[in-house]
Amino acid sequence: MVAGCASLGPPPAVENSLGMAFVRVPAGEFLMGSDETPAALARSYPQLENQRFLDLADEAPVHRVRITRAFYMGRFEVTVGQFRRFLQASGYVPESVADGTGGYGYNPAYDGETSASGDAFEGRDKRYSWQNPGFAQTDAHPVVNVSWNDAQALAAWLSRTEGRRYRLPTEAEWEYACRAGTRTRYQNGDDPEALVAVANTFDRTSAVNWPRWQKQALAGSDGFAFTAPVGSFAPNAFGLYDMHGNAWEWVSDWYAEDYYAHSPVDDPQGPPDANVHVRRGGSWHTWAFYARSSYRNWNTAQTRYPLVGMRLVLESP
Ligand SMILES: [Ca+2]
Ligand SMILES: [Ca+2]
Repeated sequence: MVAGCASLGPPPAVENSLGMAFVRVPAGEFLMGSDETPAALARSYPQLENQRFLDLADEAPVHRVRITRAFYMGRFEVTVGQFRRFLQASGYVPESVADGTGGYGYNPAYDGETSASGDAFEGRDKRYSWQNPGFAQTDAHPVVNVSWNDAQALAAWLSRTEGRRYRLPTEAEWEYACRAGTRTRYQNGDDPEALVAVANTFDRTSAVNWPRWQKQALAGSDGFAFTAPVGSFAPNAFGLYDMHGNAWEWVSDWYAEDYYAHSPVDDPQGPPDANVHVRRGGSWHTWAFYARSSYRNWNTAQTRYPLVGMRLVLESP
């Protein structure tokens, strides 16, 4: 296929040595962030307390961002099978194993409300890791319980062995890729209930396991109580799957609440230094409100959790 003739077929894709497919995301401009008012959000998410709408200052101001170079982005989240092949080929030991503290996991007998840590999931515990988040996964599911440092190790190993540059997306690249030309809350519009058509989030199926949060669940069903095989839902206009939901995705940026007020227009890279890294997109356990294209969350580089995975970028030659 001839480069630049995307209209003649699907966007050019490449596959790498671990079987990851990447699609070309063109250079372009977009409006990053959200300036929706608390009143507008309250109308669409009536089950949420008002304070949650006031806590979104970091999504503003909406600002113009230019992505000056095309890049390739993982069509899917990194899968369990791909991560296993990486470990086997590289000898890398994931952080949850290397530091001896394990990960977190789903245990139906565990009650976060009465636990000392207050976490929603049991851990850290050696019994949990990328291999075991406490629920069944096949090789086609997104790998979770992986840290930002694990993602860096995967990207560095791929770069070294294949002789081309892999990395996590920047936060701006991620939102640009997620929006794929839209300005709405989700790739398919503003209606949270429509999300079940394109994403695995906290729906009626998941709520069975968390009766306390029943009212936060989407009324409809996406069919998955835990992670779904990657690509189970419709892609966005760039041909990317599961940008909303399934697993949160680490991005390269450090997090700063006020970053959008002074970030550069061209290819913002995030603040030079901070304590936590950004993750994006929400997960199988995430309420629709927090799976919006503009929503920002963060954790330390060592964090591993059953909700958090990754997706890589391959730089254009
Ligand atoms: Ca679900
Ligand atoms: Ca995702």
